[in-house]
Amino acid sequence: MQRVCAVVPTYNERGNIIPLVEAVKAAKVPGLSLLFVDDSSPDGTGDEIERLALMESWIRVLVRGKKAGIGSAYQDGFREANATQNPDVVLEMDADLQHPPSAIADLVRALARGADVAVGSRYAPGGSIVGWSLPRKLVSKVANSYARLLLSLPVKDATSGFRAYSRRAAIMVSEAELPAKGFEFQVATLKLLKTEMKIVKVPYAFAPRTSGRSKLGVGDMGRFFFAVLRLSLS
Ligand SMILES: Nc1nc2c(ncn2[C@@H]2O[C@H](COP(=O)(O)OP(=O)(O)OP(=O)(O)O)[C@@H](O)[C@H]2O)c(=O)[nH]1
Ligand SMILES: [Mg+2]
Repeated sequence: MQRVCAVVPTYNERGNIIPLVEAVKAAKVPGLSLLFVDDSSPDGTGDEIERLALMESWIRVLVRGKKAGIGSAYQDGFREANATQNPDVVLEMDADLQHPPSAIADLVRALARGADVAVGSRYAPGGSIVGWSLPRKLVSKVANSYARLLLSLPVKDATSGFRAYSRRAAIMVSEAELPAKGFEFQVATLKLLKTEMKIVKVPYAFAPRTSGRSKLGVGDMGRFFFAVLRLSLS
């Protein structure tokens, strides 16, 4: 049986932890464990996870001192997973249930068929976005097209944070120098892996956030624009 470790970064997601764990249980993915990376969330998310982890040995949490970005949370989580769990597959997944745990099996299956990276895609045939306003959809489309064209990326949903990596790809990501913040981290990993690794897309339905707040701010788009430009020149 494959060992699959889902790394889930959290910042103020207390209300989402139990629903997420229940949804992951319901998905019944063989060999799956959860590794949360919590940046000492002020709302007590880390305590909530630690309480669950005492009862469920397949749940663990890595606590960091302060909010340091989702990209660096993934890199720390990947290092921890590789050092302690000997995983065959490492997943990236948000805590807010926008990435449906019922689709994890599709990502894992894509790796079993020979891919090194499976990118959950809202924009591949069969994928969708539920609950986004038109402006939010437009911003996502423009940001993705911009990054894909400048960096010659092999997928339309290059900013997607719902992914599966082979152990080899996860090690490469954890050892690289990459941007610490969300969307630029995701496009930079694809740029890093695209020549050596087989990257495939797997459609999924992006769900609305039902609890907690988005950490995305207006400044994030400007930062993303310049980060992609820098990546294209490096
Ligand atoms: N550890 C850690 N987790 C973070 C940080 N920033 C965001 N997260 C988590 O990363 C995941 C994605 O963040 P979201 O705010 O949902 O961002 P998003 O999904 O791109 O945006 P929305 O669609 O608006 O929700 C969530 O599980 C957050 O709790 C951070 O600095 N550190
Ligand atoms: Mg979200």
